[in-house]
Amino acid sequence: MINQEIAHILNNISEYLAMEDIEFKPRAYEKAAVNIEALNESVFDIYKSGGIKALEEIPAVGYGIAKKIEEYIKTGKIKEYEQLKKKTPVDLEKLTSVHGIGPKSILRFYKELGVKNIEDLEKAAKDKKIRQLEGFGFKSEENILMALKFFKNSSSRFPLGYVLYDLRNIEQRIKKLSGVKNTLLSGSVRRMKEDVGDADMLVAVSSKKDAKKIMDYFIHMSEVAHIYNKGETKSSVKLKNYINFDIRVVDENSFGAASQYFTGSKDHNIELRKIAIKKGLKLNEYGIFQIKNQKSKIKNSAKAEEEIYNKLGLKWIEPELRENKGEIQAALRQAQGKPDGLPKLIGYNDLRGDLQMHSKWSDGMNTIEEMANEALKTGKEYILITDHFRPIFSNKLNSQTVVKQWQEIDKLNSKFKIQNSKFRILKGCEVDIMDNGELYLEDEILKKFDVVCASIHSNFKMQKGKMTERIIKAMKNPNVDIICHPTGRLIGARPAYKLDIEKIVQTAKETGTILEINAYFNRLDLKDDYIRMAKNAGVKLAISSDAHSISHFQYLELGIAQARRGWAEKKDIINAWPIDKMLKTLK
Ligand code: DGT
Ligand code: CA
Ligand code: CA
Ligand code: ZN
Repeated sequence: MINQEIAHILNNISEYLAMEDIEFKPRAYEKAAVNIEALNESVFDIYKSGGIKALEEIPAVGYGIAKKIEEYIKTGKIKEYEQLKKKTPVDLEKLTSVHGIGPKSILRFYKELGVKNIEDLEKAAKDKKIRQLEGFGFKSEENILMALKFFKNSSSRFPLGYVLYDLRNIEQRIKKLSGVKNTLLSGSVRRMKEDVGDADMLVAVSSKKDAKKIMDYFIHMSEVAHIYNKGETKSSVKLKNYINFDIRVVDENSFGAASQYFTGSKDHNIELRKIAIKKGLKLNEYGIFQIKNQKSKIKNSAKAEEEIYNKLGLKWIEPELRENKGEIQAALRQAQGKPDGLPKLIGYNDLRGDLQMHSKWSDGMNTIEEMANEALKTGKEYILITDHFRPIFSNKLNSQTVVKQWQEIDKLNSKFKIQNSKFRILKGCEVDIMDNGELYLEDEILKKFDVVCASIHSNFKMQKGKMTERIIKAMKNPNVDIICHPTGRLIGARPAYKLDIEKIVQTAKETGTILEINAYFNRLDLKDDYIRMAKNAGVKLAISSDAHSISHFQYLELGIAQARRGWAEKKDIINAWPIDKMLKTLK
């Protein structure tokens, strides 16, 4: 008990110090807290038996922190902590557990907006106060409101991009623990589903002793908010970002079989098991076995997933396809050398350019140059700047001032040329489709952009027929190249508008309009089934980040995953092509 109390205070001191931008010290407090929480013996007993010296034996506890522990044992308080609390009287605990909010933001919200607790924070976000702070934008506001929703309703599913990076971070740390032979984020996370119910991880070990150490580490991680249960092979916790996280430790010899089993989906696995039974085989999380005279006799223990699929007479299937939507039949055809096998999915490194992003000219957080440099750093060959023109998104950009933006782009492009770089910034816009299907900018101006993207940002609740006509009219405009986030849904927040998607896909085909796969983590629009529908109709697609800051380029991965879940190949995605071929394909 006392260990937890002290760890708790040390963690809070660490957060307070981090607010003030103090280096190293916050980390030292945090490390000490982790180690104190993991102790088997109470610090009170340690202190009683050996004083300060004994406390200093605890890993990451130095003299300074040992003195604080002594102070707590003697007085029930730590003075430094009391002073910090007085100086910044905020509900630190709750505020830091809102995903994406760190100590520095909390200090600024307190100083600049008077935010002391969750209720204040929600009010500030709803009153559009956050976006007015230097360094924050409307996206930050949107993220805060979304995080607060999870705070209140933890039973919902989570957008993949909301949890993926935290999960990978944990996985990387577990990978480094001694005795760990392999790790895998399995379940819907491995399938890169757009939303996930809970997270699942497998860890391969060669001895039971190692398993115990891993479980100890897992339940004591600083990300853990609640422990549901701790077992020898399976433990479950809730993380501070609200997602439940299951870990399973398996013997390294059955890692392949376990990977296959715990990746799912359940429907995919059920189909596989039917095939196994027909072949007189038994498939479970330990391997694939021969059944003879109803008595199972182990003939092999699958090490690799591929072996399992092959034993069933199938080609290995990419996790993103494992939804029992025809992938098993395709894998069978492929293994038998027949046509119509598995798709050759677009790869995670296949994008050459990015066709939607915003700069400071509208509601983005970075300059065009900053966006370009970041894209270049991540290996892109071109980007399209697609700032908004409507006054609610931009107070700078209109049909006159856009000439200045173009000059800025020309200047940057000549700079790239001088540096002998082939990198190019294309001139574009994300023009609004008005209620009647007309566009916010006149054709005279639209003609002058390299690429025109059009999308809906208003009046989402139109009748199905009218909404479909609205978009079709925009697609018929010869200047419109791409329809962005075509269905308008926000994962977990707003349903798609009522739309005849078949008609949209058909018109895209007829008019040569590209449909976007918006990669922003709570959009992922088009969704997988619609991507597949578009691909089958021969419609071309673009995967775009819709970045409003340089940190958003990371979401392109989620857009690629979505494309893969929709069976898309390189030939379906125009920004996986060289720039000249891409431009020639546009209207
Ligand atoms: P989620 O968490 O709702 O986003 O979806 P999953 O697919 O991650 O499902 P989860 O976490 O319940 O289980 C992870 C995987 O474990 C699942 O994809 C397949 C496997 N699995 C779990 N329970 C069963 C089961 O009862 N039968 C079968 N065949 N497989 C299961
Ligand atoms: Ca899961
Ligand atoms: Ca699970
Ligand atoms: Zn948009």
